[in-house]
Amino acid sequence: MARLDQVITNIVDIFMEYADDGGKKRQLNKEELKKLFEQEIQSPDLKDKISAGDIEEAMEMLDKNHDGEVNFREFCRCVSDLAKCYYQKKTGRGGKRGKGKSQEGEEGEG
Ligand SMILES: [Ca+2]
Ligand SMILES: [Ca+2]
Repeated sequence: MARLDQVITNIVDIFMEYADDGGKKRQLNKEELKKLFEQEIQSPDLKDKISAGDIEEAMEMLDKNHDGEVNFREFCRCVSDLAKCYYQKKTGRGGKRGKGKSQEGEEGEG
């Protein structure tokens, strides 16, 4: 399988594996979310970002529709946020906004 194929199937598989573990299917509750972070994220930088230690906070951050659980859409956002963090770290572009040439506003929020 090609790499991007793998990434995509992994995201879906990981979500389903943990979300269907207990409670509601296709929804990650706090415990499932915690387990997912603990087992599927090893990089210290990302772990630091997601703070599985403070799952309440992580849940609040991810649970955009405030139903107390993380659905697939919310999980995808989380993965993409983590990818952006890693990218910024790699390119050393974290925290230097608004300098230089103007950008096409690709910072679409919500
Ligand atoms: Ca569940
Ligand atoms: Ca939710």
